[in-house]
Amino acid sequence: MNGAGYRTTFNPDVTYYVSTNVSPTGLGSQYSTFGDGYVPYTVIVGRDRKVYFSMSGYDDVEARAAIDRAIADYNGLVYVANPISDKLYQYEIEPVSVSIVSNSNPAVVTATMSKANTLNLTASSSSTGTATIILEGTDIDNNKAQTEFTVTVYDPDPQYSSIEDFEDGNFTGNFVWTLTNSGNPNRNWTVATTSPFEGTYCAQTGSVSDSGWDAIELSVTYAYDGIIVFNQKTSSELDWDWLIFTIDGVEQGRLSGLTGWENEFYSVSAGTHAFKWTYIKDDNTDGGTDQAWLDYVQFIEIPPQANLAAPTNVVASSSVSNISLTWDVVSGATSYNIYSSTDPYGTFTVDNSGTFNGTEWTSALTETKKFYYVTAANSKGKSSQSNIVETPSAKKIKGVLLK
Ligand SMILES: [Ca+2]
Ligand SMILES: [Ca+2]
Ligand SMILES: [Ca+2]
Repeated sequence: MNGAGYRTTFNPDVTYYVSTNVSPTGLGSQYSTFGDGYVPYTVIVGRDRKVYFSMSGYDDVEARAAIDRAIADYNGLVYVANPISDKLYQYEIEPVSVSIVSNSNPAVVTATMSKANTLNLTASSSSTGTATIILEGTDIDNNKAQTEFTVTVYDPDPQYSSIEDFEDGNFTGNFVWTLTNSGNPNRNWTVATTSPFEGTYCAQTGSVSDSGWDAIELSVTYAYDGIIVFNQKTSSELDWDWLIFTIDGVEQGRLSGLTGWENEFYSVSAGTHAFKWTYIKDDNTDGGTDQAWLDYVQFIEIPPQANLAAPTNVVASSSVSNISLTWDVVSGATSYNIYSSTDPYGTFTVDNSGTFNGTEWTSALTETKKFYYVTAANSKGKSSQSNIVETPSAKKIKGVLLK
């Protein structure tokens, strides 16, 4: 993140609890569930989602695809001011009911299903971390399909976040804005004290003539993908005089009419971007006080949480008494986990029966065929799963035993 940023109350080591009476006035419900009114949590959905279960049949595929599609709708990133809620299945072919099989970390996120297969995810107000959630769809013939995805509740690190709150009363300093205007430069945006969203100051448009515009722009470099969050307000001719927000010249959203402070957020990819707010008017008529405002702009990068690749080249082998799994070293991993199940389409659980030796795991051979996958882990989390391997076939085991 370029620029040191300016923040007033952020402390990453403090757990922020629910506060429904946050100050300053205007934060309202936007932040009431999370943080102290200044520190938003974000939720990342789906980066490690993995479909690992499929029965035969068209309906299963449909259910699985619908679940994946619903998760993908969030573009991998959801701001916690908007809890996730989405219908998982359209009743286009056959009814499928979706249920939650498991949630590995309910302290971080609660998951519920409401009517019509609507998945609701709500992030914790006090805990960060990752939860793995498994959903199961069942059709009218009792075919089942499951999907697994992860939700990470993330508390932005000040190292990767900065805030422009205009509280230094100028458009220079930590953030150097570019101001442009269709006419008289004296009518540029100003730092004003008119009912700010936060603190004492906010940015406010100048006096703009009919057919004119007034723009404020900032270039920010993101080292990682992230989000931009800001608060805007207009008092303008509804649907004719607009405050338009663009990233790199591409419109992201617009606002007009007599509004209160509205909270907006957008995904931002890694790299340098031009964030621009333009108040632009048509050729006649004013509305309200003919102005627009901006305050409390947050630039938040979200670094990779674990940044681990799934283990590859997983091979199962057996001797008379043991089964061994081997795999290739995963860069950045400090440990590995083995998951097993007797049903390749069933629920896999952590298998603590064996011992690790680097990237080899050995356990006593049992008569029951088992299926395995491996994940890599470090202090920030774990990778997605490897391919599934199985106990070498019974015939081979029997052959070995007869020797
Ligand atoms: Ca402010
Ligand atoms: Ca400044
Ligand atoms: Ca107008």
